[in-house]
Amino acid sequence: MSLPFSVIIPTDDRSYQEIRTRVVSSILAAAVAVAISTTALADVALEVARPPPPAPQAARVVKTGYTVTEIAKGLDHPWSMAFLPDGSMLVTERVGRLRLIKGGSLQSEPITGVPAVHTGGQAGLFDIVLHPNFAQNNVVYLTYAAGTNAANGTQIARARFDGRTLKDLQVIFKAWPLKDGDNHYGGRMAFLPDGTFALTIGEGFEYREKAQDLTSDLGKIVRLNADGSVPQDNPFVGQASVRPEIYTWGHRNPQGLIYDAQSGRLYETEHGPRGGDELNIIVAHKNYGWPVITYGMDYSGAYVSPYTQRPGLEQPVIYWTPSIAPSGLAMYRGDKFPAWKGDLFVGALAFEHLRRVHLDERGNVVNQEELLNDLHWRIRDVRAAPDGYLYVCTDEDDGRVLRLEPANRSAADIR
Ligand SMILES: [Ca+2]
Repeated sequence: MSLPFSVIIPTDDRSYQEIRTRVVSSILAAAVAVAISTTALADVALEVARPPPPAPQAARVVKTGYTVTEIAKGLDHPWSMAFLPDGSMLVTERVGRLRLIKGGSLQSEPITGVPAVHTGGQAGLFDIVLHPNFAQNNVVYLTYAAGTNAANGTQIARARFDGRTLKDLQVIFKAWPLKDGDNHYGGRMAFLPDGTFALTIGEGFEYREKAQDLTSDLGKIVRLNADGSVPQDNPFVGQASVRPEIYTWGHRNPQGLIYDAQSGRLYETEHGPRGGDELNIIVAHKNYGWPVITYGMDYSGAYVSPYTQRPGLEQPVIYWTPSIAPSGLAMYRGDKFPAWKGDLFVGALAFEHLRRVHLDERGNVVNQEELLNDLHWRIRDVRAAPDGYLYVCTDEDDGRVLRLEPANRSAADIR
């Protein structure tokens, strides 16, 4: 039902580009999706549902209490960071390069052996994640877009990193089916305590109904073993016609994912359309609603769905309207910022800041703060590093890696 005209709309990454869009099919799609989800939910036990989140609150802007140190610049749209046991760090660039920052300086030569990636628009090289036993096995995981403009999708490869190059590269997962266009890949992954990992997969922008279709990986979070095989205790294993890797469904474009060992929670952020960006707590076999329910509107101003809640569909913990465009998510458990312990940090692309979501001990949102908003850089990723500091990378042509340190730190804390 594509309309015979093009409009300029902001994509999830809030870069303006020309994309064909569908306007009138939204409510029809939602109705179809309700029918699909009702079928899929038939065997879900009744549980106490999360209540609807409060209306979005203005965040307090905080400019004191921390200082910012530039670790590297000259990166081409850095997307993700991983911290190695020797204190160095790996950084992905969306264009398809993997870079090493060692001894505090960005090494001029990219790491070799990276898989070929599909680039353009939002496509490219995304996440880098270390195997939990990296210190012993040197295994890293990369997520990326692969294929052609007409047929592409989110993939995962793993390899051994020997300090200079990737070896024994193995593609271990390909999202199915392939899609066209270069939007909404998801692409964040996080290891869980049982040695499996979760991967977010976007719905491809033009395929929103697929988020409710359990025969498709689009708009899902999948759970896999470390070798890419499907864990036998995944929620849909053994059900005919359902992709067994699916862990949760009804997602739009999830680009933030972090497992917090202390609370045992898997947190996720995803881009809404115009408004309705979400923070969710991910639980197996649950339907997070897109596009049946949403707090956002379509870019055209039309309804995506008339519903913000439906029985059996999960509510977000909080949502952001207008959209901050969340990408990158960290749980801070370090000791350099005692006041920030147990809080979530969200990289905001569109709003060009680092968002602190202050949680109480039970995990309830107390309030929110904006950090780094005087820099006017799109924050693509945020990580709580083993050294206790927070690191962010900026989604720019001349992208930076920055370290946040307490403003009142003692000399003994400075390395
Ligand atoms: Ca949702």
